[in-house]
Parts: sequence; structure tokens; C-alpha cells
Amino acid sequence: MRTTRLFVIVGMCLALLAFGAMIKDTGAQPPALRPPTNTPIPSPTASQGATTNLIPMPVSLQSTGGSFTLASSAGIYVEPASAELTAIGQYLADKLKPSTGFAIPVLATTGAPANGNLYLTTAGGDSTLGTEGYSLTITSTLVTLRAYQPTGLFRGLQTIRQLLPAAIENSTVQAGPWTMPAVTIRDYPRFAWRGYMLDVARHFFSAVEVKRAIDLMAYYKLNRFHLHLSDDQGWRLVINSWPNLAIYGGSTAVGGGPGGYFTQADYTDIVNYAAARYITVIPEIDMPGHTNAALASYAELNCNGVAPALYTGTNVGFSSLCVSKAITYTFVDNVVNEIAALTPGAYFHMGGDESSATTSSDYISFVNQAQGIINSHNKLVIGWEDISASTLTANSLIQHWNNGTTTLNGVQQGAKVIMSPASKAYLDMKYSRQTKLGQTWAGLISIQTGYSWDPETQVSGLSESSIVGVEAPLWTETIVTRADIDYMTYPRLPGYAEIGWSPATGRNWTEYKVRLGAHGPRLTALGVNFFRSSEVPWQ
Ligand code: TNX
Repeated sequence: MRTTRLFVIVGMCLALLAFGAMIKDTGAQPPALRPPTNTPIPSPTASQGATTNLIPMPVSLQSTGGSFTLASSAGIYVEPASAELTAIGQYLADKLKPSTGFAIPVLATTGAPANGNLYLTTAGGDSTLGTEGYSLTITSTLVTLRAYQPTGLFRGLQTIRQLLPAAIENSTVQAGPWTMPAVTIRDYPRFAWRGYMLDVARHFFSAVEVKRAIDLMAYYKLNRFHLHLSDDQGWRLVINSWPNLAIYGGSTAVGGGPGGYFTQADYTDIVNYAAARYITVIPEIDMPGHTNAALASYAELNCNGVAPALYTGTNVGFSSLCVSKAITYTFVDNVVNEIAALTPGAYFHMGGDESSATTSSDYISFVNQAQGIINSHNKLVIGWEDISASTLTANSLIQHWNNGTTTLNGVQQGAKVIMSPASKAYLDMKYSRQTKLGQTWAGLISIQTGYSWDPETQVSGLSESSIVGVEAPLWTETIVTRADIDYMTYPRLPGYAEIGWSPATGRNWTEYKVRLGAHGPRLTALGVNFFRSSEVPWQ
């Protein structure tokens, strides 16, 4: 009797906690667009059958029995048939074609199409789903994906892909049948910022490799791609007003390889490719430290007027722009000006980490001036948590990586926080001692460790209202090839995607690892060289 009552009380507490988690303003959308509070809490269980394969887990999902089979006669009907919705429909058609062999047409409709089709629409979209939310209703006769905004349709079509058999992701024709379980899903993200960072400075990766990484991110509903474009070992984007940065500063890499750089056309191609996947590119030029490649390219940027040699090692904290020289700010202004003009997103990331070769007063002075320059080019500032030492400008974001106290200093100045705690979210940390690639300074990050934390409880004193979301950085000191990127990114990135998207309530490793196991064949079909950790029951 006592035990039963205890269970009831514990159950009620859990329900209240869940309710609380849902009404909290996550910053994901303005209050008017906040999702309603009466949405059922997901309680993911194995009884959901095929639907348990979804990562991230939707906010609410009901299996309704039966299934829909995609046939060669199916069409993707969009309403309204705008260029944007037609492009979204075409993205789905292109994803379904190689494995099914079906040339699925994208067609205009007014109202639901005939049985056997897919219907993508913003007509009657529910504004409380916000920009990225969607509802998905699959019956035995029709697939209806509805959203308030096109972005929501794009996120929702990833759910459609994941509800199909894993073989759907193959690049060659497979047998089928292409069935999806009948479900009703209502879904939207917990956090507005769900990011992945790639360091192309320590080792360079081509636009082709970068775009592949972006397309994989899209599969897990991530929406921010942070490109770490410069560091001691390389400068990776052409700046027309300072051409040596790329030509000379981009000519090598960690270990002394050939390096490389993006032309401005490459960068624009990446930005557009990401935008077509509703992913915002965040360019980072790290300063005043992590600047040896720039200092080596232009002697005048050095306080002593002497350019150092190019650097191919992996130390940090030895380089600094010359804070007292006027040319330094001309340089920053020119670089920010050119990159801002190529970047539609609201933010410019100025790095600011590990500037141990800059005195504290110089650091503060530099960051204050650099922020002013960035704002003058109509971009908002992002910096690693270290920039909290300066006077932050309005609407700046700080990226937490190592020091909670420093992060809280920034929050006290009104900044919001991107959560990238190194000990949980650094994709360059080894999975275990046996992992050949990666580093260990922030600890070992198994798949379970990477998944089992919450942004809200990571830094004590940091409340969810100050957190814009989560980002997992891949630093590439030890990462050389596309296969290396895959190996360290997957399967940890889907876990960060779920932390960023799904409600905290109901998230647990025991359940998640089963869903992740079902993504093994999907990642294989996608050609991803993921780490087959024994922690996960791979299918
Ligand atoms: C710290 S995290 C860095 C990077 C390194 C990384 C290696 C941060 C803001 N700075 O420069 O690449 O550690 O794990």
C-alpha cells in the first residue's frame, strides 16, 4: 500500500517536472510561438517498434497501427508550390531515388493529394510549432507532413527518411518494400542552437568533404555549422585585401602537410549548400591568439615587425596579434568586412580562446575593439567563454568549453551561452584509451558519456534561460582524412543532436543506445566510417 502511494507520488512529481521542462522558454522561439504545454511527453519504449529508430526522439509520437508503403507511383505533393517548398520536396525525392530507383515527381496541390502519395505543406501550419517544428501523420494511405515554416518541413522529412528501412540510405537500388509505420508525430526542438564545428585550420578539408559533413548533420536535425577557419597552423579562406593569408598562411598544416584553403566562391558554395538544408554557417577567425599563420604571412602584424616561421606543431597559446598597432585593427576590419559580406547568418565568431601570449589588459582592449568592428559590419559576436573578461556587446554569445566561472561572468553581462563542455562534447577526445585518433586532455568521451549530460545542469548557476543550445566541436590536430572525421564524429554527433532537440525528460542511455544501434545500418548505408563501440547493441 505504502509502496503504491510512493509510486503515485513519484509519478506525479515526474509528470510535474516534465511539464516544467516543456513550458520553459528555451530561446528556441519567441514566447508567442512557444509550443503548447499539453503536448504528451514521449515515453520511448521498445513497444514502439520501428519508430524507436528515430534520433532525435520526437516530442510526441503515437503509433497508430498499420503502415504506409512507398510505391513507384508515389508523388511528393507540395502546397503551396513555391520554389522553396518545391526544393524541399526535391531534396526528399533525391534522397529516395538511389535506393528505391523511383523517379518520384514533385507536384503542386491544393489540399490533400490522392492515396499513396506524400503531402508536404505549410497550409494550416500550426504557429505554436515554431520555425523548426512539424507534425507528421502517416496512415496506410497517406503521408502528411505539415509545418508552420518551410524549415519545419525540412526537419520533418528527416523523420520520414528515418522511418523508412535503413536500406533507403543506400546509393544503389535495393529490394524494398519501402514501408513506414503508421504514426502521429508532433515535434519541435528544445534549443534553437544545435551545432557542429569543424576545424579546417589544423588540417584542411575540401569543400566537397565539408558539404558531406553538412548533409550528414541535416539527417540529425542540426542547424548550425561552425567553421573554424584560422589557427596557428593555417589560414583557410581567401581574403582579397590580404592575399598572403591563404596563399602562404594556408600552405601547410599540422605535421607539415600541404594545407589548402577555400576560395571565396568555395565558401559561398558551402554557405549556400548549408542554407538549402536550413543550416546556418558560423565563420570563426580566431584572435588575438591562435594567429601564427596570419603573423607568418604579414610581418607588420607582429609587434617586432618580424614574421615568425609557419607552424606545424600542436602547441597552443604562443601567438598574438599586436594589440598596440593600428594596422592590427585595419586587418581585423578588412577580414571581418570580407567575410561578413559572404555570410548571411547573423553571427561572426571571433575565437578569443587561449590567448596566453597576450597580456590580460591587452586581451581586454583587443576584444573590446574587435567586437566593435564586428558589430560595425552588422554581425553579432560569438567568442569562446574567455571573451567574458572583456565588456561584451549586446546580444553576444559565448561558447562554454572549459570554465564555468568565466562563462558565468559572461552571463552576468547579459550574454547567452552555447554549451560545448570539452569533457562531454569535444569530438576530438578519444572514446577510450585504445582509440588511435584524438586527444585526452579533457578526458575520455565514450558514447555514453557524450550522451549522458544535460546542458542545464552542466555549469552550476547557469540556468536554461541563458542557454541557446549545444555544439559539438571537432578539432583536427589528429584528424587527417574524411574517414577520421567520420570516426570521431559518428556515432557521438547524433547524441548531441538529441540533447539539443529532444525534451530532457525521458532521455536515458539504456533506451537511447538501442535506437543508436538501429542507426548502424543507416550510417553504413550512408557510407559513414563510424566507431562500432561495444557500448552499443548494433543491428
Ligand atoms: C582547446 S577549445 C582549443 C583548441 C584545441 C582543442 C583541442 C578551445 C576554445 N581551444 O585550440 O584544438 O583544445 O582539444
